[in-house]
Formats: sequence, structure tokens, C-alpha cells
Amino acid sequence: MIVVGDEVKSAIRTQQAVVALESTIFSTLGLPSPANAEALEMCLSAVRRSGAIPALTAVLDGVIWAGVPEELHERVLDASTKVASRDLGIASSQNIASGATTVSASVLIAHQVGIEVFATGGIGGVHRESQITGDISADLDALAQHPVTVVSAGAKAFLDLPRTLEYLETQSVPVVGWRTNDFPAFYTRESGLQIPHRVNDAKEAAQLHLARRELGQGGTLLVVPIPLEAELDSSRIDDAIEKSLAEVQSRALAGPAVTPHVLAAVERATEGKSVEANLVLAEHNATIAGQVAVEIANS
Ligand code: PSU
Ligand code: MN
Repeated sequence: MIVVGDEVKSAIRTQQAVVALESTIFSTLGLPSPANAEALEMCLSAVRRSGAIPALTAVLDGVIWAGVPEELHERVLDASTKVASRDLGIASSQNIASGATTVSASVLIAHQVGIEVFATGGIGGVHRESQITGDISADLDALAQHPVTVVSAGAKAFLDLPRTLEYLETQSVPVVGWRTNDFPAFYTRESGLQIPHRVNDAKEAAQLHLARRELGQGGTLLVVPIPLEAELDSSRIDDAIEKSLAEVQSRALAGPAVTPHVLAAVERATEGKSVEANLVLAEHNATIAGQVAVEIANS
């Protein structure tokens, strides 16, 4: 069952702006402690500063939350079970103690309860060598299915970014640059891959969202480049990625274990610099998501 937190419930009822947040990024599957707690605090505050109400999603004692109450945040930080959209029903029916929701699970929850904007750091995508492994994140299909504007800094370069864009095109998910025509690669502002659409402010993003809502269409991916001052050197990241992918192969990792492993390996290889960058971009995305949600609410 989905339980909507009190503050989120009254915000939805009175048509105030709400931004859903996933929780894998705030668990140690996404960020090391204590940066995970810091990231959660920064994102919650950023959404509020933009004038919107944050709705953190997670599964706790079998309850699927949209708007985890503050006294339970600690348990979200400690969650070690990754809950993607396919796992939500079972997490509820089997009463799992604490589950960290991914993007796919969160946009499903958002859609179910009437939240139209979601923020995260990076989305999952098509993995390199997917032609062999078949590894394509469920985030991409969930984006297509649920009419939510998803704000992210693109996807990490350990993924196959050209294939990720092709897949989104096939699924009719518009990829819209925030003041850019270049698909951002999470730690870096540009991947060199062009995206066809851009918006220059939150109002334009809201108008796009509303136009798609009117057409009965699915989600939109709004990609926001990492702030310039926090951008990392791409050659350093590339090295870290190569090393971490070699580890994934040598340990024969598969399924949901792949992404957390690569994230942790990149953190080690960049001596924490990647963590700092992750916090900056996650907060920035939450700020913009809040602005877009406010524009949608005011329309
Ligand atoms: N990418 C990141 N940080 C993350 C994730 C992805 O830079 O924390 C998490 C998100 O929760 C995303 C999930 O939805 O990993 C995707 O996992 P998979 O690749 O197993 O679908
Ligand atoms: Mn996968």
C-alpha cells in the first residue's frame, strides 16, 4: 500500500507544488555515509527553497511511502535493499523492513499519488555491452510509462550513452536540455551527444510538461548539466570507469548489483571528488525540479 505523508497529502490536495525524490541515491547503495545524509538534507532544503514540498519515497516495514516522515529518514539512509518498480509489489506484500527506491519505483509511486515532478542525480540507462548482457535499466521504461518530468544530470558515462538516447527515442521519451543541446554526462557538463530539444527556464519546462499531459503522453527527461564549478575532469573519470567495469566483469556481477558497484568504485578512484560533485548536482537538480513544479502548480 502507498501511504502519502501528511504534508505531501495536504500539498497535493491543495494543488501546491510537490517534488518526488528517490531514495537509492540517499542510501549507501548510492552514496557513502555521511555524504548520503548530507545529500538528503541538501535536496530536501533545495526543493523547499524553490517553493515546493519534497516527497521522499522508500519502503519501510512493507509500507510504500510518498513523503517519508522525518523521524524515519534515518532508516532510509540505512536501507540496503534496492527496490525498482518490479520489486514494489513484493516489497509491500512481503513486508520488507527497509527498501531504497530507484528512479523506476519512484516515478511509479509519484504517478499513483498525483505528483508530476521528480528529481534525482542520475538515471539508469543502457549499459555498455548490453547486446551481450541485456542490461537496460528499468528506469527507461518507467520514464516512458509514467507522466512525470524527471530532472537529472543525465546519466553516468559508465553507461552506453548513445544507446541510452536511442532507447529513449524509441520509447517516445523526450530528452530536453536545460539551457543546453548537449546531453550531460553527470560529472561532466557535456557528452558530445546532441539532444534535439532544450528549454531556457522553468516556465518553458512546465509548458512542455502540460502540453504532454494534454496529449496523454508519458514522462519527460529534463537534463541539467552539473554546475560549472563542480565539474570533474573527464579523463580522470574515464580511467575510474574503465577500472570499475573491469571489476564488474571479473566478479561476474549482474542485475541490480552492477550500478552500486560501479558507483562505489568510481568514488574510490576519484578519492571522494565524485561524491562532492554528486552532492552539488543533486542539490541543483532538486532546485530546478522545485521551480518547474511551482510553475506547473501556478499554471
Ligand atoms: N545513477 C547514479 N546514482 C544512483 C543511481 C544511478 O548516478 O544512485 C541509482 C538510481 O536509483 C537509479 C538506479 O534509478 O541506480 C538504477 O539502477 P539500475 O542500473 O540497476 O537500473
Ligand atoms: Mn541493470
